[in-house]
Amino acid sequence: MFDFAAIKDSCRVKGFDVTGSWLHLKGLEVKGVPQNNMLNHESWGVWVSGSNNTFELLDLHHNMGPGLFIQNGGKNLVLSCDSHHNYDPMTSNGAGQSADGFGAHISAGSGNTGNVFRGCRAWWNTDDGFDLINAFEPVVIEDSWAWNAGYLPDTMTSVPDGNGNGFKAGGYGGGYVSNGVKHTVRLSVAFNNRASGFYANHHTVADDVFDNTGYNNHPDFNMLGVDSTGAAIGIGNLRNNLAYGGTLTSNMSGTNVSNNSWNLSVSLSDAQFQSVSTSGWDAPRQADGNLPALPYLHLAANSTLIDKGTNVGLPFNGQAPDLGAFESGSTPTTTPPTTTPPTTTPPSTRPPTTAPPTTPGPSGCTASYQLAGSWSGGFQGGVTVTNSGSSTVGSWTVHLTLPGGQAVTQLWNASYTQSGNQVTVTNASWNGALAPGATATFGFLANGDGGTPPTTIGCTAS
Ligand SMILES: [Ca+2]
Ligand SMILES: [Ca+2]
Repeated sequence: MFDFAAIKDSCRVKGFDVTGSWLHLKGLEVKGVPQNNMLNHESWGVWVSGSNNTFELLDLHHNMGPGLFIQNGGKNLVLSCDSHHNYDPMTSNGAGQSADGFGAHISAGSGNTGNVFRGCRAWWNTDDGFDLINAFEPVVIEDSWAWNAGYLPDTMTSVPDGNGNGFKAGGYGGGYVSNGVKHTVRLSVAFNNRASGFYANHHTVADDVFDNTGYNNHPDFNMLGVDSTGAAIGIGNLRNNLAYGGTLTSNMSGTNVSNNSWNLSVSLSDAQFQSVSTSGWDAPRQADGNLPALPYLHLAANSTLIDKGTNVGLPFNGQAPDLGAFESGSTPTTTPPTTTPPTTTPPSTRPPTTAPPTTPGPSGCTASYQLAGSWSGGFQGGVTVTNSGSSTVGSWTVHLTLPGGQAVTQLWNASYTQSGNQVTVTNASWNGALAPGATATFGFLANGDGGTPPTTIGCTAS
């Protein structure tokens, strides 16, 4: 734990000034970075200008400025970090105005692509949860949560100048620039933020905004952009998003939208969800560092929002993606897909008296691999299992040999064990039974270079 609160310097303070590359900072608590006068905008918990770094399981809080700020550098991965209770009362630009949870503001012409925020949480930050203003290279934010931005921490009192957005995905100060870039925000949740949940912030390029949930923000999705004449427009590519509570949307005219809750014939109510609780999201992470497995804003088993999305290249269960950040069946706390799994014929209570027992056909399965996406130091893969035999199977096992340097970090819709480069994956309780020709899928996240597929992939069934 690094507590910087006792620093009395009158300069701006960086708790960690990460100018190097290929570093891995893991498991550090960084707090109390101060500002000791009113001369500057902010200090920073972690300030980054290097590349190819990994920031993992950092707990960044009570700093007078952003918890983690990528000023420059590319291919940095911010993984499973929490940034909260940051507030900058000592500032030259308005109390609260500069304390974001996370920021990335990559310089123009730097070529520093590939910065990713994944599995991160931002709450009780006085400015924004995540802020990509003045980022001139694309940034990806995924599987992340942002809430209660724009308030004095632990109160519902607005700060004098904080902006209060959950995910601020771009913008260049309000005016038009010709070299803006497309960012991606996906699989993320924003709720109870004072201003927008997902905000384009006068961006100049349509971001990809896929599979997000906005709940009780003001509004949930605000796609305010600016065109080359400086006029306000709606901008963004929106798919499979779910807006509920608060104000749903604003500045949607001109956006590229389909399969979002507000443009489908779906009715929203609390009953669509397992729970709409907004407390407890700051629960401890799972033992592997992943976000806690909570039922909040996960779809109810009978939700009509299941399978209402469209395929955007992300893994899904059932016939189509669900609306919102949490796909049914993706974690142990969610419900299995609503599509009925193939069932084996129940045994009869007495042996058949006429037809002789059928001889089971050969059972077997095949497994095929697909790369779903990759980033610096990691990738997402998916595997489709097909019953290639002529009889129904009750369970299946896939054996993967990964190339050197790859290791699975998370896997859904099945369970797995890993020994060296050998990964053994067995079906979940609800997708083991496959009729001849039927398929099941699972997905996974892995460390390593995603450009090389598994060395071997095999499947056995019984
Ligand atoms: Ca901000
Ligand atoms: Ca689905």
